Amino acid sequence: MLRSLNKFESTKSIEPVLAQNLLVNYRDIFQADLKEQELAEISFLQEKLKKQAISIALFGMVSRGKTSLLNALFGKKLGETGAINGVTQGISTYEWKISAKPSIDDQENQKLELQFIDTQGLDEVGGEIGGMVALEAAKRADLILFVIAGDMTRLEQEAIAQLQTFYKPILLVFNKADLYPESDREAIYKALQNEEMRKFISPQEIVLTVAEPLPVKVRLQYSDGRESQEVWERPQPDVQALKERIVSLLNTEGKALLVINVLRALLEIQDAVTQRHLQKLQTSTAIAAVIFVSEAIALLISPHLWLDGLISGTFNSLFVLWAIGKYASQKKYLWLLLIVAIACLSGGLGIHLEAAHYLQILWAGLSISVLFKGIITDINHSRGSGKLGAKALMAEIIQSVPDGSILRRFQ
Ligand SMILES: Nc1nc2c(ncn2[C@@H]2O[C@H](COP(=O)(O)OP(=O)(O)OP(=O)(O)O)[C@@H](O)[C@H]2O)c(=O)[nH]1
Ligand SMILES: [Mg+2]
Repeated sequence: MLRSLNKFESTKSIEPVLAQNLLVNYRDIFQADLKEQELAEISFLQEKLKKQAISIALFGMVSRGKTSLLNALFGKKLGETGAINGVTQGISTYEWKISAKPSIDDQENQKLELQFIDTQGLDEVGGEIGGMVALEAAKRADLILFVIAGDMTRLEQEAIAQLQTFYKPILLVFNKADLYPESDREAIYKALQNEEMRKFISPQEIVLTVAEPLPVKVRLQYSDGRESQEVWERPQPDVQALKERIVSLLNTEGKALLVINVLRALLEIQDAVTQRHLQKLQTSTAIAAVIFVSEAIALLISPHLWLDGLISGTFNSLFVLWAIGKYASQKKYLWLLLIVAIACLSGGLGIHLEAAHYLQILWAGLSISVLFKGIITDINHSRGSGKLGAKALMAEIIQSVPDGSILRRFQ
């Protein structure tokens, strides 16, 4: 199908390398903050960039011909099709590995991996847009083929609007075009280009197909004088326009789509980590406030110096340990615990009351500074983590794609 995919390059080849570096740097700096599943996602993204694996997902309501389209594109039967709703359940992935010459000045042929994802109808569950499985697959896809079979229903429009929130480029595939006479087909095609629809889809992103045409009656005439007879024959599918559109899209924007989606996934992870940092910051502030109020009360009400030493010493030690546990970068301040111990001991033993108080004040100041240093280190980490880098690279890629490109929509 995609033999003509031979100049898979408009994005400078430096961009995948930069994206790869951003991923590696981020993982290295934030190893401790990342959950297992996020680390796995980063490895997956690295692999995706390395293999240049582009995912194309087919979406639409039940029975619009998603699986039929895949069969026609691949030229063989990959999945079952049928008139009853909900033939495809869950999602299935079909891989296509091809050789693509990256650019004229590049000597080596690159392997390009296309992944087609067939999904269950979005309205499969109870007539609502309940195809959560399908929507999850949409998040992973680099390009979406949204399949309709005539005028768009309200549910279809809602689904497209929802898919738009993932910032994925969409090709609208108007399948089963054979069911309409030429004039109706034109009218539907025009309606698909109305103002409301243009918010989501440009006219050049609409493609007409006939994936599995209805059988037609043909009359067989025999030259040997036998009586002619009528038989049912299924005409050839017509998905040429879609093939060409996919190929031209991948040729001009394939690499950009890939890098943009990897960066978007990285930004999602970075946002989650930043959220956790902010939560940590809130908890830190709340705990610091509780500790200091408790300590002040203890100092005011404690009848004995040793009791004051015990209470504040315990609180102080716990606080330092907790702050250091929360902010691993602050481990070097463990010596603060020594000051707490000396302060408590000298106060508790009545060795030098005044010195004990000064030490406790010094401790309080230092431990707050440790906590805030930890917070600032975390925030700087976030900043230096490539979040800005990822955003800047995405903006640069979108700027560099040709005018009229599907990616320009996300400027
Ligand atoms: N006339 C006509 N029928 C088509 C065309 N494409 C698919 N069909 C028929 O539409 C029905 C549904 O096709 P499928 O490919 O199973 O549709 P689907 O979107 O995968 O459906 P689900 O898996 O149930 O969501 C089948 O009976 C196909 O033969 C087409 O271009 N023209
Ligand atoms: Mg199907």
